[in-house]
Amino acid sequence: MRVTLFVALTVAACLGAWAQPAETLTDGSFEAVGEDGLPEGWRLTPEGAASIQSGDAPAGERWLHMVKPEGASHTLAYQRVAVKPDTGYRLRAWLRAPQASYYSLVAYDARMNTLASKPTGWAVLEDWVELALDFRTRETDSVISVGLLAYGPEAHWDGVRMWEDDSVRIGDLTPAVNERAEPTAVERERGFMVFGRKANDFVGARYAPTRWDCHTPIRGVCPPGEFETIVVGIHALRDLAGVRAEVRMFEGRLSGPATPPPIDAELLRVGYGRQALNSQAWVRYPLLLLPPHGVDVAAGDTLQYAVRVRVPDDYAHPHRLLAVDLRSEGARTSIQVIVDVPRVRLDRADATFFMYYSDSYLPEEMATAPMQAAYCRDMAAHGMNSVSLYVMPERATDGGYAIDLHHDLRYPASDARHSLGMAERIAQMQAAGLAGRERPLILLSGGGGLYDWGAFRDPGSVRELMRLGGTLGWPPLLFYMHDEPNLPERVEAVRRTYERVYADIPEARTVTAIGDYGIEQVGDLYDVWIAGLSAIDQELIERAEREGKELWAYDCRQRGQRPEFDRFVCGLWAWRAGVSGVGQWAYYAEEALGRTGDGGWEVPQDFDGWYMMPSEDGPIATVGWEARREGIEDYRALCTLEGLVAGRADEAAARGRALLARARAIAAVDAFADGPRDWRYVWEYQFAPDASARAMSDLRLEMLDVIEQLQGR
Ligand SMILES: [Ca+2]
Ligand SMILES: [Ca+2]
Repeated sequence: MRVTLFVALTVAACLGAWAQPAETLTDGSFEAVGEDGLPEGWRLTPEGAASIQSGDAPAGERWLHMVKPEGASHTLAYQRVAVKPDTGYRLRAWLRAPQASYYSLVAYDARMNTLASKPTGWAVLEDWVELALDFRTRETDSVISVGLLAYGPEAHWDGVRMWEDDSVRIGDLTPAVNERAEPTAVERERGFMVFGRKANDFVGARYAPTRWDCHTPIRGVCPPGEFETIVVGIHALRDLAGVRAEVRMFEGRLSGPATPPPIDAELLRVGYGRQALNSQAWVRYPLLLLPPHGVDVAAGDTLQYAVRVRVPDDYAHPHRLLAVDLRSEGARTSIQVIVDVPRVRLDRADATFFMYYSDSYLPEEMATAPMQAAYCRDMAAHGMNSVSLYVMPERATDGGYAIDLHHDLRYPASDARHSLGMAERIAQMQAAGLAGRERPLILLSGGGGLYDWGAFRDPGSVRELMRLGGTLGWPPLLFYMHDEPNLPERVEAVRRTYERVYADIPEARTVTAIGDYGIEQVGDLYDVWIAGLSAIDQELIERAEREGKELWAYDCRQRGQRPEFDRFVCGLWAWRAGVSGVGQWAYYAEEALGRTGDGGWEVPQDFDGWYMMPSEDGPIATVGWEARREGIEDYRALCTLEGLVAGRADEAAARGRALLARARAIAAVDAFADGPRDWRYVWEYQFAPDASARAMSDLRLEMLDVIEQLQGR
């Protein structure tokens, strides 16, 4: 320590003494230009990549314009600065990045290794955004470099500031929520408090229950034929080892003469994911519903279980009681869970709900035929009524093309997926209830290049598939014709493929993910437009209607980590916007999740696996995946209620109309239109301020009540 301090003081002396907090950096605002025409105090790599620009600066008058030269991988502006060892610092910089890429605010150590960084993720920043990096130096650090790193073709930087603040903490910064209620003697004795939440209303890892939480009965609502996920929380008052839980039928009753028949109930443990705040600090958040293996819980932490129930179709009793048995070391307790079963029938969804799913992302051993059949069942059990079908059935022959229904020609014969052709895959989907006759199936064929999906080589192939589909009872096929025609060369490819393959087959319906530019250029060549959520507003809805196109919506940025997003987009918003389809990228698109030696599952850091984790025990849901089903149930309740109130003037119908008006007020058609195109969208973006899990559950509860009345059962 003594040595380190000595070095630190020496370096500081060389640099001209410790700077005052606000002036740690030399010209962080880029106001001064040296004789070389470059900003003073800054080093640049590669050389000559920068200039100083004037006007529209977030700090002062000028800003730094970094332009990546031909052949360079990145640009970096950096400045050396003396620091104290083992001390907290706050670093800020404004960034504007007109083109999508990765950007990062970095603190490098003396050897230019990364000490701490705040990456933006893949981002386009059309307006200035302030990046913040709060970090701590190590015992060995006396000089660091503040770095502005960009992989994109250009980056605009300004207002770089750094100051010492030893209150900066790193590591697990999960916030504690609530002043914890005073535990009772019983709770103190067993070491934990127990509380319940609304369906899918998961809380943070350090949520402390209030007395109200602990006293409110743990209750869920689930009509016959539906699912519900009821949250049971355990707040540890001391370190707990090996907490285990089981769910069972509780043979009691709230009312009625007979004990009701059992329902399906499954207990899952909520695994926390880690959201990196920067490279030194993170927060935990509820992410995966894991098998309930025993787990240790630190004092002050909250462990959550999800009781996933399904009520049989013909269930005629108004309730079912369950018990969750909890064990921790010597302590045991049993918690009662009430499942209310309103006697309502919700209409089937009249829009297409689907996940983008390609087995090419799965490790081969997780893509066997039985596993893929299980994924189809899992999608159907989460409310989906369709799925994307990525497969290549078009085989080149001597002088032409032929359809091969029994092989996926994307894979070599040595890969097990090669022998799962279109026929087998659609049969799996049909068996799971994912591919009915009324909802279309999106066919993404081919894969000659990244954006070549749907580029059949021959019109005969399309005709043959449509003929076979009719014979085999397939759903109507939607032919995906190239991906995202948002650049001139892709637009040209669409036009060529259309002329070659589809122009003379008007009955073949075509689809792609498309934006304003694509619609302008080739929108008329498609039957279904799948627009990104942020592109959808009243104008686009009206345009689609005017031009006789079906409008679907999709998102590709959420990853199952924000259940309120998933529920809202599939529920209130889909109903309000009146879109004919809602898709999400992706069911699975990354390898992740490792198994620990004791047979338990651990959530990986910085999870990137999207909505489902494959495992030997079957698909593992994210909380967002669970919430999509609830959103679709909201959607179905809204449509059911809308149908029931039509043409009725009684008091129940008036109540129903008031609920529909409430739903409309929560969900604006353009709720996503001002969404940022960067990391804030994933974590911080408030798409609809009133669409909390609680608000959506309360609304649904009231809707079910009115539906029950109107259906008169
Ligand atoms: Ca400036
Ligand atoms: Ca439900």
